[in-house]
Amino acid sequence: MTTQNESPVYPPSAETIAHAHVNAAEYDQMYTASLADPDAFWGAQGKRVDWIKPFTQVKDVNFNLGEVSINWYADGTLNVSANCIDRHLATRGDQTAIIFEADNPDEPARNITYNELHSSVCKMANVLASMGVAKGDRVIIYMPMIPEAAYAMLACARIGAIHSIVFAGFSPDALAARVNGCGAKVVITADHAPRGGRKTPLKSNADAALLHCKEDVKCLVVKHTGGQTTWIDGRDYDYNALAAEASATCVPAEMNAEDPLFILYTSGSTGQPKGVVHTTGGYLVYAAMTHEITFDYHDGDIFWCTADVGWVTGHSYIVYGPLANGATTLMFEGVPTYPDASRFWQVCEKHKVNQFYTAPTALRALMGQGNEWVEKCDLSSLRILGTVGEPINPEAWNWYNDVIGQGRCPIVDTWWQTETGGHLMTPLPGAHAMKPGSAMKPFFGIQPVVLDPTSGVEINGNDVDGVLCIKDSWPGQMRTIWGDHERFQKTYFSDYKGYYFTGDGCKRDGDGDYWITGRVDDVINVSGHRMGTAEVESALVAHVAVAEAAVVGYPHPIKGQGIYCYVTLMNDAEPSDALLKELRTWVRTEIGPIASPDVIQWAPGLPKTRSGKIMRRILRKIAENDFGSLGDISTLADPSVVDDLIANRTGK
Ligand code: 6R9
Repeated sequence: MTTQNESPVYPPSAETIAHAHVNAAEYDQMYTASLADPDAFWGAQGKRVDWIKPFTQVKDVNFNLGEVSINWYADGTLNVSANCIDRHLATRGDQTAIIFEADNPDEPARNITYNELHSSVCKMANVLASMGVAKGDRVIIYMPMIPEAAYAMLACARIGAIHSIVFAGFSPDALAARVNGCGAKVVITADHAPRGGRKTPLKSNADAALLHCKEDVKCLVVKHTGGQTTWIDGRDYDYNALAAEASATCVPAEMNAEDPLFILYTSGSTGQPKGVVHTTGGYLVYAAMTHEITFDYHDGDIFWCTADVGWVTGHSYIVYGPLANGATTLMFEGVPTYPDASRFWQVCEKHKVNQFYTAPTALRALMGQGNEWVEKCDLSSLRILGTVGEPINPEAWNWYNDVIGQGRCPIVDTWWQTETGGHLMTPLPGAHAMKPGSAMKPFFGIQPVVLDPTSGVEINGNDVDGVLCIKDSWPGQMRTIWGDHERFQKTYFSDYKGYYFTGDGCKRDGDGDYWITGRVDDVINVSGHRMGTAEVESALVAHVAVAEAAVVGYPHPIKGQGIYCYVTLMNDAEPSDALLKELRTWVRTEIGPIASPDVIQWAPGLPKTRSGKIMRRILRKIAENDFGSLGDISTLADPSVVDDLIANRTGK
């Protein structure tokens, strides 16, 4: 077995330890306490947020298949938008809540104070209410990375509506599926979304999506670029006109801790994305706590998470965590390489960013452009660096540490998921040494276990690997899949009874530190975006020329994983470059540009067992160019298809 014991170890500096909220001894003491008496530990942490009616119960959880139910602070009531805004007004009304940095670097940045955030959110809440949105109703948000996206989230929270954000890179079809999936009443969008100097026509995408939705779904349109849109009277509502007339106060709705706050669709092993449901109280406590402790956030810090609000990272660490803590959070509309590869570092310098949180794929892309893009910027304000979304390779880690952090900034490699609401494993800046590529230690209350994938038995001791499960609940855990509690139980609690199954593999090294080794299911991670191979397959087979398709991930130098598609054509279809292009465009249209196939290989036959099951293991090996270790192929119905696939493997 390979172990990571030879990995270099970077202990925290004396300065980092002195500054940090939590040092090593405190971590040990608090971690032990969090497992010994979860009610006492999380009862105390629950006081991080303001309750309308204080809770008297803390944890009420059952992980047994058939009875899975997860409740935290269940008799308390609160409002998330009041916690993220109103409670800060007396002390920091004039402090900047959101710094907005536009795609175009020549556009001046906007500083939105907590007072301004309050009135904008109240206005949007009143506009939504006037459109008939009430407590419990669903609202889809399909927006650029602009402050109005945060207003929309907080406005929903204010009136008790449940938001579901659809990343602006998703296609009209994907948007329609989500509107219909959660039965949304309103879609909030903007005219266009500028990104990297290009524009996505969000409103026309929404128009195309709404053709496939119920007639009474309304569309609220934010004017952003001023670009042209078509308009349907009675269905489309002009946000700017309505907000100008709306009242700037709105009483926050009293929500139960277990009322849903948002739904976020994410990919799994099957074709249908799952609507992950997070609730109000536990989620907010967990987002606020992890934001403060993982990033060693202190009052006055400028915090920048480069994610998009369309992903869970944007929910927890651009909006809810930072704003619950009264932080200044930076929202960036653009991309790391526009207008050039120094954009991230220029923004850090311009706004004196203290904590910077990004994905390994961005670091790999920038690393390849050379250090001169970094060296011309003053990065002395940076104190903590973070990474998320996929395993970080040592080269990228070292570059982040040496060139960006100049050897003085701890790197928090945060492992977590849409389902977990916040970080589950990460080194804490003042408490733990770092090892490049290791998520190191569990957060408070988190009990990671390594299981034998076949027997499901816990593997104790160190220097071991297996599948990663979590033994008990934490407040930020998802509660259900929207409309399908059965699927929730089946997906997360049926393979390994009594545990939450993460879908990830992991190692625990000789020191007891954790290393995530990647997904063990049919989920791939492309540029930090999570994608089900089954989703891409169903998109491909929906094309008239395609008889069958099998999709796997393969190692990609920048994206982490690329999308490799094996396609069997219908008898009457001819392989051609034109068809290849068409299929690529087809998938982009069905799902969105993020699902664009990197490689399509024509496959007259796919390796199947006699019972008709595609052996993906073989397809993965061929995509990886690793023909030597295909394993046993004797159970294939027709082993000769493998020779053909190898002979015709597409060069990348
Ligand atoms: C937050 C987020 C979740 C999957 C997860 C894992 C991978 C995330 C990671 C990581 C290694 C890290 N992942 N963080 N792998 N090290 N620090 O990314 O949520 O989009 O749901 O993806 O991403 O495989 O299971 P989500």
